[in-house]
Amino acid sequence: MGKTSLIHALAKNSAAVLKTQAITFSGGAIDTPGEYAQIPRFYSALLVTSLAADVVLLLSDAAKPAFALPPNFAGMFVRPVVGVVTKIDLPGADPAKAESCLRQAGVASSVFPVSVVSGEGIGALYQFLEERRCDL
Ligand SMILES: Nc1nc2c(ncn2[C@@H]2O[C@H](COP(=O)(O)OP(=O)(O)OP(=O)(O)O)[C@@H](O)[C@H]2O)c(=O)[nH]1
Ligand SMILES: [Mg+2]
Repeated sequence: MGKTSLIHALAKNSAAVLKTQAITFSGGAIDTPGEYAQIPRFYSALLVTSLAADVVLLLSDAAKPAFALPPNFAGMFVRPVVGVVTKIDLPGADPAKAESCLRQAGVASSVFPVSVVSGEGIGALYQFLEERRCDL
């Protein structure tokens, strides 16, 4: 999906990206294992952890857009939820479908298309988070 890669890109962190095995506080960001959004038993952990955040970013992979989340998943969070479409650099990427997956999951406000490979969209998302005084 690209969560850890995105956190590294926003924080200008060049460390290697490994599979996230637990909820991790990484600088000002909170990173989560992808499984936590796929297995409903883990939703409560996401909800509790989100209370420590100013903004929740919900990602959708443009290279593999899938309606993987239940309708209005985003509505569970008390914090504002913003959409991010990742990997828009990949051949065959379908950012419009990835955005519609996010909309179906209840993302009502901004959706940022990004690529950590080309850097496209990272600046706009960085600025958005900075304006909301989010730590990175
Ligand atoms: N081409 C391309 N590849 C990307 C991009 N973002 C992430 N990737 C690749 O996608 C793979 C998964 O990225 P991660 O950042 O580990 O994804 P994650 O959502 O943190 O995954 P989990 O920790 O397993 O939940 C890695 O091989 C990344 O290099 C992107 O914008 N473009
Ligand atoms: Mg990760």
